[in-house]
Amino acid sequence: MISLETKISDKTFSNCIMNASGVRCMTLEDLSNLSSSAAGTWITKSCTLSPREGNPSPRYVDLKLGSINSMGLPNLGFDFYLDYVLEQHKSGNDAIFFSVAGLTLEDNLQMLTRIQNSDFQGLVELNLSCPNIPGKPQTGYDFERTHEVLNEIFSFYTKPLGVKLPPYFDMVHFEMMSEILNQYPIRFVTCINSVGNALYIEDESVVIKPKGGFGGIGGAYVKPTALANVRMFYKLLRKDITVIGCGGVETGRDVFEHILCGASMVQTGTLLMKEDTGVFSRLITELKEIMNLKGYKTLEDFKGKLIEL
Ligand code: IRO
Repeated sequence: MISLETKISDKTFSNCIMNASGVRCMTLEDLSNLSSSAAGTWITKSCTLSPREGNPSPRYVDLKLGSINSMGLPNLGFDFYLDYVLEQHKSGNDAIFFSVAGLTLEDNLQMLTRIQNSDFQGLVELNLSCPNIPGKPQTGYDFERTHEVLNEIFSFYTKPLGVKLPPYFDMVHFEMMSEILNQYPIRFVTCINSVGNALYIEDESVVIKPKGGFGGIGGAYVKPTALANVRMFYKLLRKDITVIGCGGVETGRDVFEHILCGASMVQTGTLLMKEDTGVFSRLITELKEIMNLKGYKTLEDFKGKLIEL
């Protein structure tokens, strides 16, 4: 028997595959579809205090090797998602992720205070890396600001919380961010968010409307960057901080590679958008096939054990 069981913080999940925040998780219908899929768990769309329409369309386009998006944080507002996760709690499900992406530090503090004071017992993924809000820099690229934000949050917040990071491309940046994160009781990091502010052209035109066509890239384009980020944070973070991999998952082999790099859970965004929630059972089957061929029974048999030459 092969098990894909995994743990993050104090939660156990029957398998290690879930959606990336933002993909098919905005409405109640989306969330119900995720809950009845084969995913090991699921996460809600990053939310803001008030509901948002997001950027003008077209704002998401599938590309041959991935996707480009500038959604602009469309969501039904904090109250909707808090009600949703509290309903889940009432029905006995606390192994769920709640994504929060306040437009200001004050908004994040307000949302986290309400979560702290609620019955919510799941995991918060604080999004420090949305690339698509005009005028709002990605917090994860501002190390001093990230430090300040975490300081404020952990002055009162005691429930399990992790952060969604942007991709980094320089060894010094991996080290600087790890040194900051290691100072706080963070339970997990999710890497990576989309590779921000890229430009895709067809014929003589951009393909999405917001920001002159600039948007975040996901899918096969970003897999090597995602794996590098998973690997570096797995090596540099405290051992009690779990890494969630996200980026470029199209097959069970891709999930396997994320876990080899050190991921304990693997998210899928672009693929889930393309193929809908049927992807989870396919990825599970394909991952189990690889484990079977290699004689691995659990994720622990190969997690982080990437061979270096
Ligand atoms: O535009 C979005 O809504 C969006 C977000 I909040 C994010 O974190 N990452 C992304 O690619 N798009």
